[in-house]
Amino acid sequence: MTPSDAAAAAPWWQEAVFYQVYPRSFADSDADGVGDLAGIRARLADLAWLGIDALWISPFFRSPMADFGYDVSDFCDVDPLFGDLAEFDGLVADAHTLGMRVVIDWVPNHTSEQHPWFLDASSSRDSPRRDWYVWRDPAPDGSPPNNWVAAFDLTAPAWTFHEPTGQWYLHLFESAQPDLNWDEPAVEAAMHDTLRFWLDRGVDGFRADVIHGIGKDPALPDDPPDVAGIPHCALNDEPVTHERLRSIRTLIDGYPGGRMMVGEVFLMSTEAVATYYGHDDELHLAFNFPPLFAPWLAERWRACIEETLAALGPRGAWPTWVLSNHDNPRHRTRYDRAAARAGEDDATAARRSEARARVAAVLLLTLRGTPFVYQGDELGLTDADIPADRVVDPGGRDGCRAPIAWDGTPDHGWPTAAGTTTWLPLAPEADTRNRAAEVADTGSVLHLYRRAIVLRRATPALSRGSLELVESPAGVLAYRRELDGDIVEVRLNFGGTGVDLGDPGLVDADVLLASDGPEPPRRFTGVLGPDQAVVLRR
Ligand code: TEU
Repeated sequence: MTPSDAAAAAPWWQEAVFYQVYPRSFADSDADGVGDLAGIRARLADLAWLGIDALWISPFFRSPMADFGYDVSDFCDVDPLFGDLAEFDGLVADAHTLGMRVVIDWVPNHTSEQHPWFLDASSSRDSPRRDWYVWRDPAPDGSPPNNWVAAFDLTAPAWTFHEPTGQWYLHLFESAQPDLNWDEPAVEAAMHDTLRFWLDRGVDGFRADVIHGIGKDPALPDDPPDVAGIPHCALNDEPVTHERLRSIRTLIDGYPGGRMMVGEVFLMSTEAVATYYGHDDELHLAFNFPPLFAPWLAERWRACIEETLAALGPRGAWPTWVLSNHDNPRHRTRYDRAAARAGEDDATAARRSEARARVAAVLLLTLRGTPFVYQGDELGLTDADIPADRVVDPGGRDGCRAPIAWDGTPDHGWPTAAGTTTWLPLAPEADTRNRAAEVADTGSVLHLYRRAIVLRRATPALSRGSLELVESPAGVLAYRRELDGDIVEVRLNFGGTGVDLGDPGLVDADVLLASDGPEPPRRFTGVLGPDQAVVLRR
């Protein structure tokens, strides 16, 4: 096998740049103020232009929307708010025509309280589906069966008392999201059927929501004092989950065309996340969130990279990298807020904020592993400030979910009928930071993403090569990517002053990409500018 054959043999999801679409806020086709599948479909060519290889689309299934779609009442249908199955089929067909894959969300840990399964299970203790959910008698004093707390409201138990049948049911999230009982074989079979339903329709894979939650200690023991009060969804890490993942893997790999699953393993340890790849027989990919929560410091990022490669490398597991998603403030906002807490004044913030976000983009797109770009990060967006009367999310995550501005028209591509408005206020700076304006400006953040993605695709050392951390001055993160003798050097300045790298070998190196583009100087001077990242070839 020649090296190029080896590269060609890599599964597509290792080389792909993924793009997360949060459908409520991406693009709207019917002027109801909520995005939809036809809206996404109309913008596929824009994503292809950006160089995206695969979309992950957050839930669009039938849902009462207590958690904006992560409370599913029918896993095998499209909510009318977003369109219908025919529209979805058209979206997949169009994406495939444009050379893009489509990965959809799968929410196996819980359903909506309106799901027919839960309506049935809660109808009586004798319901044949009673055991599809997790029911327990009250403690002797009538209190919940254990001390677990739910996500979003840490003062609330992860249990709701169901008056009519006199038992508590478990929910790691909202009470409107009862947890499925995967110890019940019929649940596992039914959830496998939901995977088959979408695989048969041609999806390329799944992003599995809180996948580590599908195994629970059947004794449901109290959380020990040192972790009591942490949402229990962050704690489940049970051996049985790995068995269940192996069955899921067999099912998915039984389909032709290289289908895949990327799992949300919301555990705060990279070591723990690594085990969910199994021995290449569980998840194809797993999200690893410690880097998402890492501060913007070169030394901390160096440690994250070291930990990730050390935990995954020996297993042959392929890393993923995420800087933003629909559950957390955008990276630009997180880094700005941290800088403000550390005393950064407004004038400095104005100068550094976008530059930092650009360095972060170069980081995301040059690491070893599959990058996931969250919609709007490619425009350099910050979170929206949501006025108190517009807050809608129980978890307070509205700021990163603000609708994307498409152009400079007064409604920015989101027309709504008189007297109505978009479901959340639009993302900030919509007059200038909209897609049309950034397409027209080759110096925009959007063009930086595009150039970085084009470079990644054209440079196997970046998409497939090894990563070696390199010694560097304080405040600079440095690494080398290499494949088949081709060496690409990445240097990222996390600080606001220029740094002489003190590496004569880099002086006059070819600049393949500079975060402050558009046209990189052809030769590197050896000095990194403030908040500047460069990709070099000696
Ligand atoms: O998130 C799981 C999860 O653990 C995070 O939501 C976390 O609890 C939260 O960000 C803390 O603020 C997934 C989805 O990504 C999220 O949108 C859903 O709300 C959740 O599962 C329930 O389905």
